[in-house]
Amino acid sequence: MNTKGITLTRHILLEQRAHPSATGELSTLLAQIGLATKLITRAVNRAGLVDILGVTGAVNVHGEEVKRLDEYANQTFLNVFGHSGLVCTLISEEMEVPRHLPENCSQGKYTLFFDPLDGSSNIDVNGTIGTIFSIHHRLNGDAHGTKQEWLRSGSEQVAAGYVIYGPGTLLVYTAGKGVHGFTLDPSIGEFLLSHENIRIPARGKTYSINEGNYPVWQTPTRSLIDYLKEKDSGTGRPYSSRYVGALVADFHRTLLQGGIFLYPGDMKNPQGKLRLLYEAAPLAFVAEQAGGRAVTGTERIMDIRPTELHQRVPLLIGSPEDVALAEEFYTGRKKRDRERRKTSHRTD
Ligand code: P6P
Repeated sequence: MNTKGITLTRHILLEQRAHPSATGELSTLLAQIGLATKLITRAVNRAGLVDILGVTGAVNVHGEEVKRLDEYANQTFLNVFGHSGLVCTLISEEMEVPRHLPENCSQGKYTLFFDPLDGSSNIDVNGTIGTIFSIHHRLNGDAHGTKQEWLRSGSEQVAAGYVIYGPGTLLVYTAGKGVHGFTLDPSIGEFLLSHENIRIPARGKTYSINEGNYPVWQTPTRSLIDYLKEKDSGTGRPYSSRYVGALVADFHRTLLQGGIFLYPGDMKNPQGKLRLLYEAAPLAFVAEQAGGRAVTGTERIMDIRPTELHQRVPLLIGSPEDVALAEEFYTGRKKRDRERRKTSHRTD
């Protein structure tokens, strides 16, 4: 298929034809996410020129200061999806409780989870930031509008993805049939297919983690990172370190080039920093659809059913071989193997 000039909307409609039962609402919802993120792109690209940088003075539910662009991005989603008829409930990192859009609930079939602007700390220094989204079917009957509707496992997602605001704006999504990337052409205001059927390399050469947390790392994390730094050309080590400090940027590099991103639990924050519903789970869906893996260290991210809306989880995500290696450290298999080898050397 000639993929030249395929817009996001046309690609979604082509994908939709593969699902005869599809009603087009998901296609329209994804196209609306495209609209919201075009508006955010415009604000991000002009941030230095208009009075939109800096903080609002507010603190969000996580105790983090809210940047003015965070608030703008969140409000953009509220504006785009209000009266859209598509989404009955919006759940955002920037909102303590779900936002119901009653005008949509008669026909809105979906619940939208999103981190409107991830990586805020990079905004004021012109760094790469992003938006992450996750789409679930809304529940009907008594379950509608209850915690049961919001506390969903990643495996129930209908679609998920992210938009990365870097040198270019790129939207990457999956609806369960592979992962596809679209680059925004600002001259026509369209997302055009640029990365069809993204597959993550089986293994990479980089690890991505905040090394400043080393003093509070738990033993498996220290042992894994020390292992990746050891020289052993037979196993492709040492790995290089790459860390932007914005999840979307670090994940996107890992998705395209391979390797592993980690935000593990540590002795200060056993559940780590990243949130399950609108950060870890959507990226886990993308990673798995591209042939990668996403775990807490001992559990598949997509299997976790949250008990709290803004629940955090440890996240290890990336190439299947690199994540499998990491799991050996968190499940203790690697430690036992290395001890066995030491013992066998001593008795040799
Ligand atoms: P740290 C950004 O604030 C964020 O939520 C993610 O985008 C990013 O991966 C992480 O926090 C960075 O956290 O502790 O390394 O600054």
